[in-house]
Amino acid sequence: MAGSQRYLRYILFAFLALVVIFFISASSGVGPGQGYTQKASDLLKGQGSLYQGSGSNTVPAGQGQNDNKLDAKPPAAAKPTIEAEKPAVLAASSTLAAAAATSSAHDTTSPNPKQSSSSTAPLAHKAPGPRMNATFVTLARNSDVWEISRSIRQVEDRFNHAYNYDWVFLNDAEFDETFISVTTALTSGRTRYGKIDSAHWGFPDFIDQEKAAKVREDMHERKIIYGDSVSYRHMCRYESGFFFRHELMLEYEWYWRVEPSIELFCDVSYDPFKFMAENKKKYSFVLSLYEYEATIPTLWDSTKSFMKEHPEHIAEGNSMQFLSDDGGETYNHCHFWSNFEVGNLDWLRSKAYIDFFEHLDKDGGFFYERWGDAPVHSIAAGLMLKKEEIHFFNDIAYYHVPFTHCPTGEKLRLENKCHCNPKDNFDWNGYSCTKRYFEMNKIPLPEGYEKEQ
Ligand SMILES: Nc1nc2c(ncn2[C@@H]2O[C@H](COP(=O)(O)OP(=O)(O)O)[C@@H](O)[C@H]2O)c(=O)[nH]1
Ligand SMILES: *[C@@H]1O[C@H](CO)[C@@H](O)[C@H](O)[C@H]1NC(C)=O
Ligand SMILES: [Mg+2]
Repeated sequence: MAGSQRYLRYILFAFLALVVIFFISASSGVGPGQGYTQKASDLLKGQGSLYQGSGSNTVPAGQGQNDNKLDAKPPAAAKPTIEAEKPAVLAASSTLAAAAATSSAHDTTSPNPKQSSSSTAPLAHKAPGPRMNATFVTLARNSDVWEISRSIRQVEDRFNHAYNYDWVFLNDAEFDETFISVTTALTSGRTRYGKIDSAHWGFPDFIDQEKAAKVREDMHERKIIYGDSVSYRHMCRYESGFFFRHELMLEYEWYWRVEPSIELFCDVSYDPFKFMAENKKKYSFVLSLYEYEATIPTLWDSTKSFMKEHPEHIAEGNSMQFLSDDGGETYNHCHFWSNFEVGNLDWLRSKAYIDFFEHLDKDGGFFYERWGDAPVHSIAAGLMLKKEEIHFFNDIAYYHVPFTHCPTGEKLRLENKCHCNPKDNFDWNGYSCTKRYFEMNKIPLPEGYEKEQ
């Protein structure tokens, strides 16, 4: 009798385990990125009463404190920009001595030696040679801290631990202490924090607020993504016309834009900024696709009136062929996906680009429609740069929900220690515009592309 009860208990346990596994796997998302956002704590929340003690996560005072904490300065109210200070570098020997001298829970459970935050040890290799006048740039909210942390770690592991380029963070609000200390700890270069001038983040006075509000309501009803969002529009306008003019950005010639929750799948063991400069490139991309038409119905009309008004800004040998299938009459909606960009800031600050941005801005489409910075940057690059000045970084493997660029060709992927699945590569998908870029530039399609589409 006792034996069969035990069996019953085993069966009950096995059944419970299966139920838990089923729930976890059923609720992890379809896209490659969604699995990450699933939190076990959210799963448990609904069933909190079943898990005694799960409601209290507070750490008793004096315990669990991280004595490796950074002393990054909290935002100073009066100053628009902040520069976080790196903590003093600790020599390994003094760390060990300190560990031996005190005996706390930290020492017995966490023997991992303290690291200098100016190196991402054990990847402390430094690339030789001079650095470019360049920075990473991220626009983010305080609430983006953990998502941007994932991106930073990947950028550091795959590239920047060897180059230590600066990282500029921009925000329409003041960055908080957590954001500053966490991002400063993760980066190998200098970090700088800037507040956006309210004149660059808001409605210009020529915008009819009522008309703009009606559009948002209408787009909401039509379920257009971000259609009812005011802040998303400010963001798109800021990325289109202002980030490169922020006082911190004025100090640099090159930028690499990084968004929260991206992934880099391959080592980048050379300097893309230097590559851009040496090869006379001004703008670059890794993913291209067709824009959602409902967000930009009159963007091309505005572009055409700009071309008429400023023929002097239109480059000879441009990429019109990438943007239009009828010689410029209509837009085919192809654009470079601007959540990744390595580009030249002096070009964005040029009269040509500023004239273009101001022309679009006056037409009001950032608010009366929902123009994205991706088609704006892409059309500008496509018309005002020579086509050779736009670079496709095949060897920078990248993910931003929901698309992946995984380099075509196994040799390249193995050489660069890539961890992306080639089946996820979007380049040769029918919704990608990358093939057009290859055709326009008469670059032969990479070997084996047919097998990877
Ligand atoms: N400071 C700030 N950053 C924002 C805001 N909205 C978006 N961002 C940032 O702008 C970038 C694009 O926003 P995201 O939500 O990723 O848009 P998506 O990639 O088009 O879905 C990201 O770097 C965000 O962190 C905002 O209201 N304030
Ligand atoms: C970096 O570039 C900016 C913008 O072009 C320029 O003002 C600055 O002087 C440059 N700095 C260095 C060290 O070359
Ligand atoms: Mg994003």
